[in-house]
Amino acid sequence: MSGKTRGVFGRLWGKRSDEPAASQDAAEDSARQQETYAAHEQQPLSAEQVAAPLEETAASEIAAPASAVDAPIAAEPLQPAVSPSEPQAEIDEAPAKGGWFSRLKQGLGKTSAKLSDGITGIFTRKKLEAATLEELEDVLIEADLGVGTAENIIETLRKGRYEKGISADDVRSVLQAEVARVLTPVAKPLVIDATHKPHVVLMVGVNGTGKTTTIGKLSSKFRAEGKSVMLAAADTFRAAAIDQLKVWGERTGTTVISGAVGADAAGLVYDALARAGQEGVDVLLVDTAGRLQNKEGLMDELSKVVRVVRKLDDSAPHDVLLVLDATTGQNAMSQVDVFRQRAEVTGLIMTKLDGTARGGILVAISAKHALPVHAIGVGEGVNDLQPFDAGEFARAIAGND
Ligand SMILES: Nc1nc2c(ncn2[C@@H]2O[C@H](COP(=O)(O)OP(=O)(O)O)[C@@H](O)[C@H]2O)c(=O)[nH]1
Ligand SMILES: [Mg+2]
Repeated sequence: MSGKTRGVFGRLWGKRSDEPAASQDAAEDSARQQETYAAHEQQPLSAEQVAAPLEETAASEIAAPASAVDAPIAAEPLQPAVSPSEPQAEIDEAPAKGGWFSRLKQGLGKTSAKLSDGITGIFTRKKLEAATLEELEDVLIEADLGVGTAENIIETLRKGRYEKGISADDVRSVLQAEVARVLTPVAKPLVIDATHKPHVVLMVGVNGTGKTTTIGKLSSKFRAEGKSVMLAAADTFRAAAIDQLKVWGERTGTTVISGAVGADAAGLVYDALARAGQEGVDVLLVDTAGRLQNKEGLMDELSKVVRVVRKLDDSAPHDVLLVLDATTGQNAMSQVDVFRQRAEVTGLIMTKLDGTARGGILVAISAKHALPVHAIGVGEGVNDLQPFDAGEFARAIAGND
């Protein structure tokens, strides 16, 4: 355990540093949480939850009997912990065909095509003049790049010396440079500190953004690096969500700590962390429930998870990663606002950059929040999560080779 103080974390999550770190205390806390759970959360599953499009489990399976709420947390993992020296064959899959940049370019194709069409449309018919620049600014804003970035690009073009008139290629290179300027400072790898046993990563975000899938991808990546990984299925609201994490556990040869549907998330995470500590696990990835329509309950639950985790390790969680779905555009921006108000988000992962024309939102979010962007997802496959590279992203979004 590191000697780090709780600092900002403690204040934001409402935990005083003088509280005792005893497991009995955690058990009481857990009992209290069960009550809170009963008061606030133990409502029947909404039609939206039952009809969650992301899960393949039948609705009958999702509707758990009420007694399951009190069921103890499963003590047994699905599989024995796998020795880090024996990564699973699946993890050694060859990288996506055509290399990562072409994959990224393909993924951002819709975003860059939208920009490119707009740019080409304007500049093939006109020479640079004020009205042209205004049209261009609209194109940039419509691509979700953010007003500030759009203004900077227009300003650079306005000041530039384009004696022979400005071309679409000129615009693309200014666009690429400005996007790179915004993104370079935030592109930071997710660093696992080997002195933390385990290094605790909390995944947060609204439903459907890709938390569970990203945990699976990260688990695979860490396993391939020879790290031992444990997963905690703390999204206990739907059986399908727990099952989905178990599948990723199987695929990546990783122990999954799970409980019954409705089990107390904080208690489960406490147990997972205790066990990961005993086993000397390198990384504990914690899946959490995301429900924006129930903001207070969600944030309370997250706060409890953090409080309980700190009883065992006051430096944890070491990363709180907000997962954002690029296809939601401006909505992703407001999710950052909401989560940052209540949680100490330490970094971002943006998923579904494949097949969306709204990838520019990452630029707008970065310009406003300057949170580290660790990785991006461009597909559902295990290899479709990559460390975030600002230069490549800028090149791909500008449609340059
Ligand atoms: N195309 C695409 N789909 C993704 C990506 N990441 C996740 N998904 C899909 O998005 C859906 C929701 O993901 P899930 O991990 O269940 O979201 P959660 O509710 O936040 O845990 C699933 O169908 C995933 O396969 C991505 O980078 N690209
Ligand atoms: Mg999930």
